[in-house]
Amino acid sequence: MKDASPASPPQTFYLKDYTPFGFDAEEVALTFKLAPEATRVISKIRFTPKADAADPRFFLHGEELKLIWAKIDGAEVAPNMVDGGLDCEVPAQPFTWEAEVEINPKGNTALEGLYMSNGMYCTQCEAEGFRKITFYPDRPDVMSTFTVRIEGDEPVLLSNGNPCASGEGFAEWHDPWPKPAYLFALVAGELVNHPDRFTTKSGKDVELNIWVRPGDEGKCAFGMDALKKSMTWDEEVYGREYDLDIFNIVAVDDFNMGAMENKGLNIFNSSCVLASPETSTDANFERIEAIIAHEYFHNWTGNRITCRDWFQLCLKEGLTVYRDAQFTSDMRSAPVKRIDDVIALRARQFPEDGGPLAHPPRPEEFQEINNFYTATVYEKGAEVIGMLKRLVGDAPYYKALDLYFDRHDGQACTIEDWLTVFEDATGRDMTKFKLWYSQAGTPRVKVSESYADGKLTLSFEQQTAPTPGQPDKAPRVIPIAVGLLGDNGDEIQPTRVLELTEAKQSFTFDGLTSKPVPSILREFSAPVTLERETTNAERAFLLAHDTDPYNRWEAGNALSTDTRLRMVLEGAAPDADYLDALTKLVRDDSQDPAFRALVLQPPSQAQIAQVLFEQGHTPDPAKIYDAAETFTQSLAQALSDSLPRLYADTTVDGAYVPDAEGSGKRSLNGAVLSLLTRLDGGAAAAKQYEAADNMTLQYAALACLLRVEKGDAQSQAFFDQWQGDRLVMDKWFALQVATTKPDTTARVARDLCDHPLFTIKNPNRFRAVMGALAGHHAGFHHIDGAGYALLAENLMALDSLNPQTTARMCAAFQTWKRYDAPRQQMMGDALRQIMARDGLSRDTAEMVSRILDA
Ligand code: B3K
Ligand code: ZN
Repeated sequence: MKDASPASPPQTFYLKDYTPFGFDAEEVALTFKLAPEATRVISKIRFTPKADAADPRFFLHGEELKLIWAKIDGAEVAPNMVDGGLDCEVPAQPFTWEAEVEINPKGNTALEGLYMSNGMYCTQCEAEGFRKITFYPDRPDVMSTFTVRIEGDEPVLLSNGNPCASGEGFAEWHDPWPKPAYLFALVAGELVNHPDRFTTKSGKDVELNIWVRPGDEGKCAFGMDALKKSMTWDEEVYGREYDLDIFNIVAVDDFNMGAMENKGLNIFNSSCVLASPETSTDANFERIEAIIAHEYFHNWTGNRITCRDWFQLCLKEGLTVYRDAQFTSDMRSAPVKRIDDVIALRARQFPEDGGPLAHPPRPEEFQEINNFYTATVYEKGAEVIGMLKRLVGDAPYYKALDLYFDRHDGQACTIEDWLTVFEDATGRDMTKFKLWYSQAGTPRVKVSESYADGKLTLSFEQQTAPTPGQPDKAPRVIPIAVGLLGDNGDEIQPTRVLELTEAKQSFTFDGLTSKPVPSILREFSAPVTLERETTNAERAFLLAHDTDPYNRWEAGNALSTDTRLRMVLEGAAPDADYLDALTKLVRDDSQDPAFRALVLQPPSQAQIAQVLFEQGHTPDPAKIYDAAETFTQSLAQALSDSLPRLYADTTVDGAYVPDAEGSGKRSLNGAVLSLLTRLDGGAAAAKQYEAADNMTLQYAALACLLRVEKGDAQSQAFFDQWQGDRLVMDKWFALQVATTKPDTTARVARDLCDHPLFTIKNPNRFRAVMGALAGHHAGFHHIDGAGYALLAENLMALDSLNPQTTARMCAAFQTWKRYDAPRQQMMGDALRQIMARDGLSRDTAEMVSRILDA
């Protein structure tokens, strides 16, 4: 069995066509006889036809499977092999389907289904990978209990649920919780575990393990701690307990994404679980903690309650991202987490929402669902939950969540189910709010204000630009959190949430004694672009005084963006008042170092390009780069007197602890070092590199040195020290590209593709180089076109091996229409060249054609 041949027209799936499967799958028993190139999978499934089936066809998905035999109620049958699976005549009563198939895990470079990574068997079934393991109704609304027997020589044999038997060369597992096939997992290999235990609040004793390759045992303690914290947090905040006797996490080197929430057997990209002070940065630690939490939280939001179909993906992903963000806020600094999330949303989701790939959080059609694991489904999906909570209030939110868990446990649900729970729990009509799930595009909200006789009126106008397939947009419900400040910085009106529901709407605040300074969209209360005529003096005031930390940061960010825009558009010098406000804040030791580091972090060059595009300009990557360089140099000069002291004061003494306090201080320390490097030619960075006893300091120093072209010796030393560690080498590869000057970026990336340690087959290594290339705004978009050509070449080479990772990286071209004619031509050529390739995967074909069709 093969995929639909690429020459046949691609099939599009529509939300409106949803039809339930005509059979219940009552019990699934699977036996795996493992062999690298010829694994046998024997399935035995009890099916019951549904009395009122709208579609009585017995169709089982199957791809790349060799059918050995099939039986119904013990008698051999010859099913009808069709595109994407098989169908078969079946009895009208309950029956048992059995089949044996052969698959080739070793030849599976797509890393979907059962595959091998460094000699170890592992699986990835979400979204539609189970159909590469056996014939099955591979859709999330078919839920069943699974019993799995694994036969193989590997010392460790794992699957979902609880272990029930094991012996020489085999192990058996039973998962009592009905689940869709996408949550199936199997792992077999030579693994060692980092064990622990957890007692749930109702007294259930749970065995915990993190399984890794021998040699990585020392990198599990942090992840285990994060897991236990997540388990406690979900009990305390959402009242959710774990429900099996064992919870296993496995680290795998070759993995298309971050991690996967398979029931009781989470599989992780090793980069998202292995951590040690010597090999991981502060950012790695924080990310690992969040991903462990995210996958664990899926046990309830995703596994116990799953999605009816893949159009509902944001039901589990948006909610789980929202929950992991709450967790991080509780474990670390809530304002810092919020600011980080807004930066990421603007960097990843806003460009998606304003370009050819725009789609609503609940898309209505797709060709390849893997192409919809996007920032919109995940991050905007989480923002929608945040708005919901803000609109109904905290206690009603948790009341609705309790109802959701009570009512829908064990079901495959829809966004309608989710919103009905809120209607029933709070009495609120969610009809208009639901537009957030069906409309794409980032709303632009214009606000103007007038003040007279102690009355402030804020007038809002909302508007959303057309997106592919959605020319007209209706006004949405937008919660806008507003506070008012007096001239002395006092809060004269605590945060109030205005509910925008119309295209135009005004709100009045009265009883004021003087004209206040409004602080609007506090905490970034909605994923919109706010437009407001204001002065830089007012922004500086808010940067100094706003009591909402997010809006304080945002005032600084707006000042910084404004300065940079004027530098790009008018050739202006960096704004002196802004530099002054910034330097004051950075020197102010009474402020949180993490916050100061965030204020110091300039908007990325891609972000400046995004804002220029939003304002109707054609971004010039070279000018944007020059402005960024000039700005940083000016900032370093403006702060020159204070930098050595700031550097010394933010140096963290003692043993490395990856907590919020230490990492906040180190992030300011790193920002200061990079400015200092501009002035001292790398002297401080070289010293830091020598003395560093943790990766955060070592990596920061190396990055600073490479940026000023003084890091050759350290780069070699770094390579020599870490060449045996794949994850650290990924950092080395990425840094070589990220620190280049724009005219050498593509050349350096090309040379790295010939490096003996480069391999296109490992997604982490591929992303290290190609992701760094695409992420270097001025380098990727260099007018010589070498960046575009190199990426296209590599995407074409990867497509036949790993369509999923290829398709994802095509998004680097999504902004092509924003640039000048020569760049558009070159990017268009690159896209057309990919599109013309013989045998292009449906993943990549869908992405490229959506980008080209815009
Ligand atoms: N649910 C998985 C993602 C699966 C991606 C499939 N292409 C990880 C997560 O969101 O937790
Ligand atoms: Zn998820």
